[in-house]
Amino acid sequence: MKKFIGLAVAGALLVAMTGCASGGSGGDGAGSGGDGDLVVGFSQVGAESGWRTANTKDIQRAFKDAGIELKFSDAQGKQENQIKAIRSYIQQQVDVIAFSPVVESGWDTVLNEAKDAGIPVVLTDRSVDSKDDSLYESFLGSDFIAEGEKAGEWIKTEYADADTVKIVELQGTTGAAPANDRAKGLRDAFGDDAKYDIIASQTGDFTRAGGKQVMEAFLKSNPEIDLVYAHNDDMGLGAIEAIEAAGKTPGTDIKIVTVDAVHDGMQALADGKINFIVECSPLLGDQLVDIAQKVAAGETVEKRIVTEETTFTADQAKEALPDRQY
Ligand code: GYE
Repeated sequence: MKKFIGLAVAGALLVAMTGCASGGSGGDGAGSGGDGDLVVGFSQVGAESGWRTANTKDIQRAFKDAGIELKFSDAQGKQENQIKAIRSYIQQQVDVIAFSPVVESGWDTVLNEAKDAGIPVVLTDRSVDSKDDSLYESFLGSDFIAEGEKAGEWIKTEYADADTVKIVELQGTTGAAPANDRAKGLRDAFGDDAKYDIIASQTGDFTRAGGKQVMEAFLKSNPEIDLVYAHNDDMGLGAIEAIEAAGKTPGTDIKIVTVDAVHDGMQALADGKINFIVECSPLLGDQLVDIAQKVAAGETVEKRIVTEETTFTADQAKEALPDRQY
């Protein structure tokens, strides 16, 4: 009994000396060392798309491989659920909080709470529009404006000889960084050239069902559509169903450009139903582990880490498909 009390006192002293047992920016300084002590809380957007599923799998795999405990929560597309999850991670005094914000705005309060608790925050995949960039250590993810521009550049080349191009746009989740930026990138590429006419634009919420439903409505109210620009593959795949149901041939009667390059999108590209895909990689797990380890150890990391990505035509999709991981 005496021995047990002695141990408990020694343990309490150790905790007092090092600040706190598992929380705080001191990371795994609580004693036994190694990543076995590190606890990371991650709040995911949801499971809206093939991209998201691949992203979740990769993150869970990477933390497992690194032997780091990952507390994972799915916000089911709702910002309020993410805020709740972040608050719960603060309460649990995790070492690092990482999250992929559903929308860009409205984060300052909860991020200040994390900052006050001394818990470093890493943004993954999507960013926030906070003016105060001391609220997070790093933002790891794609350049969504560049993705929109790449789509626009392909359209410009493809329609170089046309007089006018009638475009409908299936936007991602309203207020989400990739929806805002992919819309902007496309328009940036077109500049003030009136030839590129975006005749309709609406959110399909990054889902296949949403893309299909919105495309059905677009087809009813617009007899002439040259091209669909979908902010992700899933909405493009939904649009294919709507176009086929309307008796038209996707990829020929109406061309389709999407973003992501997940397996089903690449297959549709190889099959000629989608015409061009701008890649957005969901494989962020290993980089996120690396950043989490560094910030937990109090090291500074790059404020912005951009994922490297490419684009695919049908031939390139055929070549890439056999080795595609997702
Ligand atoms: O493109 C889309 C997903 O934030 C980059 O979210 C991500 C986007 C991705 O639902 O498919």
